[in-house]
Amino acid sequence: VAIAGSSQAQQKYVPAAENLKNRAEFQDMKFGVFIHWGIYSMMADGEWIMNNKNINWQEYAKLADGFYPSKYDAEKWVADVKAAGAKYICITSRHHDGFSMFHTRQSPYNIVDGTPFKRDIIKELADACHKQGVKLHFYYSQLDWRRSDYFPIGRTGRGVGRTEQGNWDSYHRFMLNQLTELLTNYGEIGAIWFDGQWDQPADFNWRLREIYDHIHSIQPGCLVISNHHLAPQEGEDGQTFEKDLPGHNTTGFSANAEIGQLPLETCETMNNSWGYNITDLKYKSEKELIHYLVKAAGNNANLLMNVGPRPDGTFPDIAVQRYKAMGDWLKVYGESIYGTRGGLVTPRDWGVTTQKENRLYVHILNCKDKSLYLPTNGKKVKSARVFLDKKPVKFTQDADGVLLKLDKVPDELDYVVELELK
Ligand code: FHN
Repeated sequence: VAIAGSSQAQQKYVPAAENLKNRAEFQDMKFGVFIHWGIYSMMADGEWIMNNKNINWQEYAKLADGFYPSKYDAEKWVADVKAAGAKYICITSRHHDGFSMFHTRQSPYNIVDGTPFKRDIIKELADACHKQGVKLHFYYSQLDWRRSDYFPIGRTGRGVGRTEQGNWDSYHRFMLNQLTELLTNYGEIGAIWFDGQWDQPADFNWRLREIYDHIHSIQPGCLVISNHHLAPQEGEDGQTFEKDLPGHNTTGFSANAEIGQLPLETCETMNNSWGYNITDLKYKSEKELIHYLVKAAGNNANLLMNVGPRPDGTFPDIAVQRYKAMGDWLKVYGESIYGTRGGLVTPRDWGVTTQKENRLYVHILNCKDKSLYLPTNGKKVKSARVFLDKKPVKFTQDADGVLLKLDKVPDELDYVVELELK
């Protein structure tokens, strides 16, 4: 394993001014759509099928010969994303199976040179995003189940017929070259979202600083976000939590993920699969999805909610409906979500607060009582009203907080009370 880059790892990363601006904008956006799409979608059993079924890499590659997503319409995808109220898309440019969904010159195993479709779907998506004002992020897998230079073979991808040798320098160069392409051929990119470090032992040298510096040298404003389930590392610009709100660890991914100072995101999928899975119809309800979005905002994080498009290039109908429901809710309540940060009152059993300057939005998600005490750390409240109809809400205050006296026991999906702080 090469150790180049270890001296760089000691150097402090100083983000460029445009990077800091993009971090703030990223936090303001609050909601993004995650898209897992690849040739695996044809098998309709999730994006891990190559590994899970131990499919030989040469056999798996033949899937590409049949990939022809005849209904793919990037403009429609972006329109659906906008209807969801989401402000950015993060799409798999290359997942663990090693197939590039963009036109790379680094390997013919890509959407243009390797399929009868021959269209660069990422280019079409980038054009539609730029046209419709949606930010584009690229998911990029650091592990690869197919390339012979990805060596040592990691925890996964052992049953696909790879040889027991390789060349990390070559693989590292391949990644840098692909990142150059992603950051020069598709306009302004909001973030590179890495995944896969967990494939190698914790002390493995991924030469991350070289990779991160390379990204910032091409687009200084581009955020580096990595799904490594650890504390943030030097050179990163955001921290993501898989299937958990920051600081929670219900799924086991985030056991070592201390919350740092960087912008936060949580990613989740609408059913239980990331890539298209024909038998997985366990979609989260509208209420669950909206609660997750609100809780993410209250935990000072964005929500990145995934869809796995079908092999024909369309989003599953249920996903479109659910996104639309989120968008309809956001049309009414967006002011209490977009542009906010986690509020003064930290997350509670009854819900969360979000905040924009002196305005505190109290999101009551689950409360069986007409009165609700908010510990405000001594901060005084000037006025309180119901967000929806602006009716005043009665309240009293003591040294530590404020007691809201609601007109009724809240039974809405999210009963929002708006406080003006002194
Ligand atoms: O293995 C991947 C998985 O396929 C998916 O991409 C998720 C998304 O966060 N990340 C990895 C699992 O941690």
